[in-house]
Amino acid sequence: MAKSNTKNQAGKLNGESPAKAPPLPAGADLPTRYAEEQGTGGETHQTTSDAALTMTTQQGVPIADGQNSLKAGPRGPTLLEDFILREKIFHFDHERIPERVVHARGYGAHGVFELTDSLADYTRADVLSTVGRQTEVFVRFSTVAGNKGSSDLARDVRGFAVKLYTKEGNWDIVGNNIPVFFIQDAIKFPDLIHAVKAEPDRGFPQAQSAHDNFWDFASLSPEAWHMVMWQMSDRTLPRSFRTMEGFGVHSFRLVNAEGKSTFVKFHWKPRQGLQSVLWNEAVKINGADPDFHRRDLWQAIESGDFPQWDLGVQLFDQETADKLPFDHLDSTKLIPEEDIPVRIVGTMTLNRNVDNFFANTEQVAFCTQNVPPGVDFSNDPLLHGRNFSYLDTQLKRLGSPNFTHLPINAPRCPVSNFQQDGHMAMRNPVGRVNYEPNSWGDQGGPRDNPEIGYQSFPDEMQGTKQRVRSETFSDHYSQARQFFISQQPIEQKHIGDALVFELSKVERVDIRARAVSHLLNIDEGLAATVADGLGMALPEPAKAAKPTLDLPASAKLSILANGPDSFKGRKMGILLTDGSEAALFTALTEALEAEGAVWEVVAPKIGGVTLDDGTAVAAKQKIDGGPSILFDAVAVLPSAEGVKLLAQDAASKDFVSDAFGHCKFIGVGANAKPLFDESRVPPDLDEGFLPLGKPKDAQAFVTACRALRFWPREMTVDLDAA
Ligand code: HDE
Repeated sequence: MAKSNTKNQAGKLNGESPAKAPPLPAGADLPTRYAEEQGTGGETHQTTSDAALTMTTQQGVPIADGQNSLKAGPRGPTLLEDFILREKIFHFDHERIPERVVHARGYGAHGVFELTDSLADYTRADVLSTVGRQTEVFVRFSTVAGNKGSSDLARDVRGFAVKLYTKEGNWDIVGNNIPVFFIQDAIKFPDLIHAVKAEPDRGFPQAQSAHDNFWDFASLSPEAWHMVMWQMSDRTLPRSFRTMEGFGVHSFRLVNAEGKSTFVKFHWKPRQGLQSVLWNEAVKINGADPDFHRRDLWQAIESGDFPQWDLGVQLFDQETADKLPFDHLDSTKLIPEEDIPVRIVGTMTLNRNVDNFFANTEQVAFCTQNVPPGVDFSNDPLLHGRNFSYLDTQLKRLGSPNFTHLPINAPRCPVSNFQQDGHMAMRNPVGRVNYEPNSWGDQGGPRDNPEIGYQSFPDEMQGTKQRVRSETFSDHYSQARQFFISQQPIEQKHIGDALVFELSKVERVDIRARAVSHLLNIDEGLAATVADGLGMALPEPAKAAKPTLDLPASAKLSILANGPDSFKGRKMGILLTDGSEAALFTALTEALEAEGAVWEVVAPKIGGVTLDDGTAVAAKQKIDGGPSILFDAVAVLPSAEGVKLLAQDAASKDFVSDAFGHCKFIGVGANAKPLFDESRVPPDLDEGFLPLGKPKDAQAFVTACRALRFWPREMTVDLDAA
């Protein structure tokens, strides 16, 4: 491999005479910025060496002056002859590829999946059979509705797509952070997406469902209302990609060596616990840091705090499926964990950030049809539509059927077939034979192999050709109700608030009323709250195909019941000024580090502060760039002198009042009271304020923060709760 390095030549300013590149020794290899072996590991990073890099054209011609185009005289016209200029502009003009039609905004990371419990009894897939087997993965998290440049904290479903590079081919589990979907048949997908995305005449609103078209569609689609309940819950406002569950949604099949089939649903359970932010917080985070989620994931991996998810499976046979009160082929239904427990079979660890966002996160192409031998499909009609759509969409987006040659998509096992040519073919077979059968013996190329090859499960098929929706798909409200009653009161309140917010953005009164008519079939109390919040009379309940069943609550459906039990991996904002107490600051940061938490100093100037013992501490954030919404909890530790300035500063007052309004734990330093008073949040209002007057208080404060939020406060700070 040719040597290359990470250094760039210093750019030259206009008007400067170009620095002369040293002449190349005859026959010497030019160092390159690109790893040659891009076929493994999706790596695109430069290798290092001390050799200076010479900039070249795409054809490898060394460039003497990259700062000035070729002109007829210093003030004359630019010459068409300038192939260096033309090639550079040409390439730039073609840098963009179409963004994904859905899930355009996403962020990914590399990692590994390790199997801890063998499913060999159920599947012949090697990745699920050999305990200890480590399989390379790439994961892409995403929002659905917004464009590539939208913000991370939109109220939206999150994509959770995992590519496992198994020894038997790539396996893509293209899931979401919600276990059900809005529709039951793929033919409705374009309508759903048209309705939720920006309205076509005006091109807005961006990245949100709070508009007439979405609620018009949803209110005319009773099957959507289970998912609508999830969408209106805090599931769509995750604190981090690291604190979300992932779900394969559909039933798949596992097929073992004897050809026996078992249905399976896939779950990814975050070891970090579940956690979300509040709507008011999300709105502000979008302004303060639109990249909040990607930055969070990148920083966690960069610091060595590798996020982990356990892979769980719900396994069931046809007999069990027949006894379920719902049709498991209907993607608007889930199987409560109380009914079929989730068996944990392995762990996924994300341990390597992308080093080229485009080559990894943008070019990765997930396809639900990518399954290894031993994994098969159920008859879920949504899944069948997806199996067509994903391959098709990659052709549009990546421009060639050879997208599988791209490093991030290339299997890590041998690939051998007679497919050839096409745009940008990079994996080109050699030899005379490109067909089968052939009689060229050893030189005849690959052959099919019934022993190890993919065998579709021989499911018996019979039916009348017709366009119908199965009658077994027609109970639309029972699981929506089950979800609602499984939430803790504060979570139920958030669902009500979200519905009121969204429907308040809907201009047509009849659409609002039709939406509320569905809520009456889910929970009358919720319907009444929302109608009241909208200032309207209760409508008649929507006509239901089936009466709502009273299903038991399922604790696994609540975020709060499945939260973390420590402050590990969370972030504390510490507000300091010159003269803040060094001993206290040290005690707090030590307690946080012992907890595995991270912290950032927020100060009046980015240069930092000088503590009372003369120590200089750099700030990570200037106050107006580091609002408290960026942190899970805050400590306010100014000096007696410093607090006077903070008490006059709008950003400092917001820091405190937002932390209060968002129910965060607040550590109150000995000198902090004037700032709280000016912010109209006296620091003795509730038990979410903890004294941080002395170093010995630090541990108690960090321990209190394990609860993440002081929820009782919400009932006192929200108009809708009054
Ligand atoms: Fe997708 N979906 N989807 N979807 N989906 C795409 O494929 C589609 C559905 C999901 O990070 C597209 O490569 C149809 C359910 C994720 O690259 C497209 C239907 C679930 C991602 C597509 C669905 C998902 C996509 C757009 C209904 C959860 C992002 C770009 C039949 C289980 C993957 C692309 C990534 C992306 C089609 C429904 C998850 C157009 C037709 C249900 C996570 O092919």
